Amino acid sequence: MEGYTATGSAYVVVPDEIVGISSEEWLLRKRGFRRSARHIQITETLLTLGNGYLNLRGGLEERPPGHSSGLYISGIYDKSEADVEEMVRCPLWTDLTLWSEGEAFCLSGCSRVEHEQVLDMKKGILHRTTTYRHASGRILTLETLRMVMMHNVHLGCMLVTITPRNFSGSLRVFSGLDGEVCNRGFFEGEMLKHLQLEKIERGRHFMYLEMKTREQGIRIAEAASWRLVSSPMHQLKWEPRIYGERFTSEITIDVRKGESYSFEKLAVVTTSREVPEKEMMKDSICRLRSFVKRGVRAEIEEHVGAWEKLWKQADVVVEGDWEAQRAIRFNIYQLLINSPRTPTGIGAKFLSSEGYMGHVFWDTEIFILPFYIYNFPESARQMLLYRYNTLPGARKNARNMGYRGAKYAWESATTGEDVTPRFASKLERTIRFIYTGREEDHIVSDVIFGLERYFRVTGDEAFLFDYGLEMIFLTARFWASRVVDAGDRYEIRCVIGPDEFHEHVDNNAYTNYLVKWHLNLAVMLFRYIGKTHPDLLDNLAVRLELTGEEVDSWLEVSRGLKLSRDRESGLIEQFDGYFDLRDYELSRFDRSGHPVLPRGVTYRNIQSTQLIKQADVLMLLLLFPHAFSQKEIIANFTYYEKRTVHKSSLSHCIHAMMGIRAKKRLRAYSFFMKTALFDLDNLHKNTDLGIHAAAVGGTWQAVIYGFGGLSIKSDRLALNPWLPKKWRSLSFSVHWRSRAVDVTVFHNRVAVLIHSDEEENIPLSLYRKMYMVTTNMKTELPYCAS
Ligand code: IFM
Repeated sequence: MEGYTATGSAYVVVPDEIVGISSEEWLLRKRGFRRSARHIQITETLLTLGNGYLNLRGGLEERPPGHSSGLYISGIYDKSEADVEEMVRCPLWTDLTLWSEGEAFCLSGCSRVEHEQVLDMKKGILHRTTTYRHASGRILTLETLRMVMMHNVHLGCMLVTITPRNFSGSLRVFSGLDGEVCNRGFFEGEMLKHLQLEKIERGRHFMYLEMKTREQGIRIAEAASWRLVSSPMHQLKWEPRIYGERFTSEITIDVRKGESYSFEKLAVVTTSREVPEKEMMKDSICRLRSFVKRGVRAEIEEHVGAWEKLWKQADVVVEGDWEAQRAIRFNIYQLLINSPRTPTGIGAKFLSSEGYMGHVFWDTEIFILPFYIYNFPESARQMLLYRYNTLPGARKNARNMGYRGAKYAWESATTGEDVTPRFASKLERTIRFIYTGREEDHIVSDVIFGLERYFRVTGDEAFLFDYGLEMIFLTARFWASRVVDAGDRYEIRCVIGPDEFHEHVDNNAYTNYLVKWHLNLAVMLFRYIGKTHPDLLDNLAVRLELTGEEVDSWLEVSRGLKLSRDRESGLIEQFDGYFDLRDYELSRFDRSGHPVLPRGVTYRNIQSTQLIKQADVLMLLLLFPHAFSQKEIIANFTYYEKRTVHKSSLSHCIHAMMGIRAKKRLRAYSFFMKTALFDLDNLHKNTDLGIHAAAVGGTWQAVIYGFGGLSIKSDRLALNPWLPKKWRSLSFSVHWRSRAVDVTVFHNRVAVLIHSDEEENIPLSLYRKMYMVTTNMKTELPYCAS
């Protein structure tokens, strides 16, 4: 018969072979406790659990002062009194407090004998062990493990074991559902309430809380059961209590010194997007009942199995560099817990916190999407569907600015209408107007770049026909109305490129080149689909009122768009007049390796210098690897790297990849480690505000595109790998069309295995050589990365 098994002194409901901690390279350990709010919140961010539907920060159950525990559900935004819509902090089900003799056991109030939280990234489980010494001298050990289920995203559980070490007596154990949650707001000191209570109910075996967002009325339902599962013989008193928007279930138990007491909390979270409003309570209770009936063990087994499958696809193995390996796994873990299940965008901080208010930026298509395209194309499709669904908002953005077509928002949330805040407290604590929403228009083509990349890798024609063409044509129409006819050429004036230090600039090279490419793509597709699927094109053209003449005009704009490319030096000017600005090279670095601004330069006057915030021209060279010569790559890397302040988390990964291409390999490795450790090392001192999703996606790209050297060249797989000295090998798998491709790179050879339903010979280029690789057979090919 199934029972409770002992692990050390603790009793666990589920045996060790299922929930036992994985080997060290899969773990993120956080030992000790510091009282500072920032430190508490950094740990919460790093230990976040998730399943793509929701994320749960790794907060301590007793919620010490300074905590910022949070649960965020993908795509739930609300404005209310905020300046713009923001991602809503949802009710929590993971609270737990222990009281003895009128005093709580809390890490910030008790002295700590031992404390550790361990995130098991292989299984998506967060473990905690704390031994507290209470002011009264009482010592107690608390062990918890919690997870949000990967196989059934609405379920979560927390298993708790409490062991009084040196006392017997009455212990009060509280856990509930907490709807008293506020967002932290955009400006310091703000607290914004986005939810109001709809229903709070209790039954014999459950608690239920239903809240709704104040503006759109989206309902969030949480149901939970909380019970003592070990030692049923003990004296026990159970009292459910409701305080306003908070439910607390109190269990009072007479504990005996040295004995362990196990509790189990099972929780269900749904929203009115999946369940009709009227049925929410019934539905939640029903789900909770079947969870209880089936038992936590069966659900955890499935959860762990789901994780195993994910890692089988997404794991990247580096032999010889333990630190890099662990950091890569941490970044992939972040991508796995944010994999969209429905058409939703991914925010710049994933669902890990309220930084950037959960808004979706270009980070999504340019930095994050590639991981999903190559590993989980269905998730990539969902991300692109979000952009399709927000086309009406994008059309409104264009209209509001006096343009035609569709203009994707620089910051996007529910509808796709621009939600960039108007003011920000910027570097050096100045409050200033934010121009990115009006001027950082490259986002429009970034989205289309992501879409084209998706199509090229997956070959998903249905997506292109049903959604993609409309996105491409409407955004092309926007650009045709946005460009300025300057007589002998077309220009794009008053923009912000990726480098946000320079606003209101003309002809940003990155933007102009991308728009050239975008318009050209639109023309090419219009003509091609016109030949291959004339009915489809006719229907679309009627719906969009699109004519052949309009499309011809796009080609003219594409050909005539200005791009300053100096053939002799190879240098590309970032925007008109950039080379005339005051020139400085960065030569001083602080203790953490961050560049120090030259004397006289501040973030208020930096616009008048050539110093840039993040990769801009280099970004362009990276996106179009086959369009620029080696000479141009080296010239631009050498020039711009010395002038880049890396004040953005989007910068290091680009420098890592471009460094490899420019053969500045030591620099490249150092940039790579910065991006891979960006949050683990709190590089920009703001990990408390959430994970930097672009750095996470950029880490994956730096490994696969950079060290692995993977690209797709005219519909053919290409590999140009290079491994850092200490890496013995690098292994990864990607999906390409209907095939799965396993690659292992060594210093002088690659091993490739292309899985396919058919026996065929597939061309593959390795550096400048072309090979035919037979499917379903491991093939080893030599190379020399000169
Ligand atoms: O999209 C980025 C931008 O490039 C730099 N500032 C932060 C944004 C969100 O990550």
